[in-house]
Amino acid sequence: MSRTVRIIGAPVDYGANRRGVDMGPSAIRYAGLAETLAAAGIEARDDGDLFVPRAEERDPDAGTLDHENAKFIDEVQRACERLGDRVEETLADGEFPLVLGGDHSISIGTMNGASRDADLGVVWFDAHADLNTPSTSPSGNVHGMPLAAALGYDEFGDWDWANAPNVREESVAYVGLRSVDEKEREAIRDSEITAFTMADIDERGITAVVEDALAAATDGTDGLHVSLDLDWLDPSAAPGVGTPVRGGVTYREAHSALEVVAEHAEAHDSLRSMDVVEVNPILDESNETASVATEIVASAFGKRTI
Ligand code: Z70
Ligand code: MN
Ligand code: MN
Ligand code: MN
Repeated sequence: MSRTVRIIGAPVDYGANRRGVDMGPSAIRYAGLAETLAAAGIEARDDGDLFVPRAEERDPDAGTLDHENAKFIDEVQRACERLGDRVEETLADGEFPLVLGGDHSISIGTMNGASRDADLGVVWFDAHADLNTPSTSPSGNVHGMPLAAALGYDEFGDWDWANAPNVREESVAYVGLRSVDEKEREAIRDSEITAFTMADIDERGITAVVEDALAAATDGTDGLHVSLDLDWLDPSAAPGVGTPVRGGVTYREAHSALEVVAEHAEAHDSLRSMDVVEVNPILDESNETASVATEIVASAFGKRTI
């Protein structure tokens, strides 16, 4: 990573159905993110947390956007607007935005901010597709919607704070899907999104799959956003997440994957922004998930053993 990394905490839990994910930024800092990056020779600066009011002070259904099937949607909007501005400022200052979640709803803000003046490709490391809209969501949880928001599906098409101005389906790639809702499956099939499931990783190996995902996301785009949901990993490697799903990538596959990202970034100066989400220290074992998140981020930025 040639640029200075600017760490932005987004302690948001409005989009998830489990409390505790708002403590993700603290847990990742406590796991030694700044020290790990420094030891790897990566310059980093902690810009602190976004201001995010506590969920207890809010009524989840009081949204003026008036959508009963998108919980805390007004609060998500306010947090994402602030985050989008911080990401845009970071890029304008020539630094690299690394956003620590928080639940995955924050990626709406990261992608909006990072795509305001660039065509942005996206690689989505996640067990889930996060392609629901208020119209299709079985849960009403906005952390199941950020990619649909970026792409402007359904209601999101009318919400300028939510859709990412320059993210296109053909520049979005999933890696590691294994829990997809019926409406999401239809949406993926009808779209130009590139989707690699766990079965693809089993069959072809993690490095080949990540190389193809990177190729799809960087063909014709100006920069790459990497979104890392810790539930992408198998629960045995990352137990501290709200929605653990069996059969995820191993600790070693995760490192391998992000090393492939680092190689691509070094060769093509492709990496523009990154977020790391869904670390929940309340559900974790000895901050293991935050530690793994820290190590994987260092891999993405080019940390090497020798
Ligand atoms: C489901 C929904 C989800 C994360 C769960 C689950 C979405 N598709 N995302 N955990 N990180 O409710 O939309
Ligand atoms: Mn997710
Ligand atoms: Mn362009
Ligand atoms: Mn997920």
